[in-house]
Amino acid sequence: MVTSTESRTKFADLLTHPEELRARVEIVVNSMPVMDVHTHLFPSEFNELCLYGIDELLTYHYLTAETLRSARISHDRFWQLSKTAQADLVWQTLFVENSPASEAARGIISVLDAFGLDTRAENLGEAREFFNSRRVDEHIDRVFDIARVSGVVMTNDPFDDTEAEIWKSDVSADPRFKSAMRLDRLLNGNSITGTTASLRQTLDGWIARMNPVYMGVSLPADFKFPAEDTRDRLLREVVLPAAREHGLAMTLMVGVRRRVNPKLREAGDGVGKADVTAVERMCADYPDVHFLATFLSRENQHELCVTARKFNNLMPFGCWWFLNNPSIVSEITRERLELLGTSFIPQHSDARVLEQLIYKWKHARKEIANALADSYERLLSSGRAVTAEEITRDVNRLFAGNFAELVS
Ligand code: RAT
Ligand code: ZN
Repeated sequence: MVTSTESRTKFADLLTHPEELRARVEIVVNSMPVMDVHTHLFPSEFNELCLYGIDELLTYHYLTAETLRSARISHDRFWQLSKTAQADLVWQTLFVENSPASEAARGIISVLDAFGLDTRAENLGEAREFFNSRRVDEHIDRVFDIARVSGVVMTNDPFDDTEAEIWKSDVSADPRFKSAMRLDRLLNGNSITGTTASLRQTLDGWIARMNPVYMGVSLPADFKFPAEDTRDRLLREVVLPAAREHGLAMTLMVGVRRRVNPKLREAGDGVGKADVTAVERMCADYPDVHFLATFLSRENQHELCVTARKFNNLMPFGCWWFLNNPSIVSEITRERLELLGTSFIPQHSDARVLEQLIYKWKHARKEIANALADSYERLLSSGRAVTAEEITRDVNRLFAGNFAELVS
């Protein structure tokens, strides 16, 4: 029985005014700590793999591709330049000679602004001096704080020699950096060979060493499952049984076309529309494995939502790479809310350079807050108001809870 005092209190908690509702959603979304489920960041214990500062930010592959569209320099000549000279050229081209209108370029502006640096500077002198003066561990704390990121999942490649050496030294890393075992070299190439049993042993060894929160792979646009190929065999005989036995989720990032233009090096990958039924089959064949999935093509997003409705072992996540633009994040987040309620992970940063956390989350939070506010407003006009506590519960689920449940 609800007493009249209780029901009065409850009624008082309801956000029945659209502006008040929207303001509350913004506060909750902007302040909620987020678990970033896919990055390429490393803690300082990983030495030169831990990237930060203006030169790394400006030579991000999203920006080098954009620079080579506007600067009058050949690809070969660009790659011959030192990192600082490349960064100078990126700044000159995208920020001095042009307005930084693209999402990746605006990201730099958000980062400079967060540290009170001149966003219209003629050169990088001030920014270099600032970042060089930072002590790395304090800087990591500060960036996590500004971005309100509680933890990040790394991308750990056991088949990369530099990284493997660090793991073998029994590194004890900052606990905010969670490991994820990346299996591209095993599943997408033919460089890692061995019998099924020996490969399984290798995986088990690395799982014991890295203690990953999941295993992951990026897959081409023409990925098929089932298929008559080596990848299918490795998935069925090595990787998926390991996922099942270790209780590890499997992350699938589908739709990349690697090295469409090799002259762009790391920036040379493209996108292709993939076949979502491959993931559908995997979810059906392995009901006891949890899958996180993100697709690179905008055209695959609706099918991914429908597949997630059919398989509760499938968790859509993030607006990946070429989709990480405000207009598309907005569209995808709205589509997911309409089809899945709050049972998805709206975004990951894919940050490679520490300070990218600041802009990627700032920009994503804005689109997520708008999409959520519109959805609560529609609920209100249908006859149900929400409370501030309910908004907090929902945002916590989107930003941390859904992932925590998958990896617990
Ligand atoms: O978004 C990126 O930075 C890409 O280069 C890829 O790293 C992609 O996110 C991946 O994980 O394969
Ligand atoms: Zn990535």
